[in-house]
Amino acid sequence: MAFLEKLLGKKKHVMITICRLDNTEKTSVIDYLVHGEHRQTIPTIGVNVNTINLPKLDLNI
Ligand SMILES: Nc1nc2c(ncn2[C@@H]2O[C@H](COP(=O)(O)OP(=O)(O)OP(=O)(O)O)[C@@H](O)[C@H]2O)c(=O)[nH]1
Ligand SMILES: [Mg+2]
Repeated sequence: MAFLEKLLGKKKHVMITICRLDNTEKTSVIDYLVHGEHRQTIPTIGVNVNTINLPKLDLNI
């Protein structure tokens, strides 16, 4: 297993916080990254947390 991790590189866990003004497509961009298509949004109350799992990367947005 250690050999495989060395060969492929360890899986990385990254957290990104997006801060912008209201109604400036934050949710739209995240939805597009997560689902691969544009979706109708409603104003976010509080915060959205999404995870994108890639072979070598877990991305928390
Ligand atoms: N013209 C235009 N409108 C867009 C685009 N992407 C999203 N919108 C619209 O912009 C509006 C706001 O999008 P959201 O993604 O909900 O914005 P938000 O920043 O998450 O908004 P809050 O959660 O209320 O802060 C929605 O009506 C979307 O349909 C774009 O590329 N062009
Ligand atoms: Mg939003």
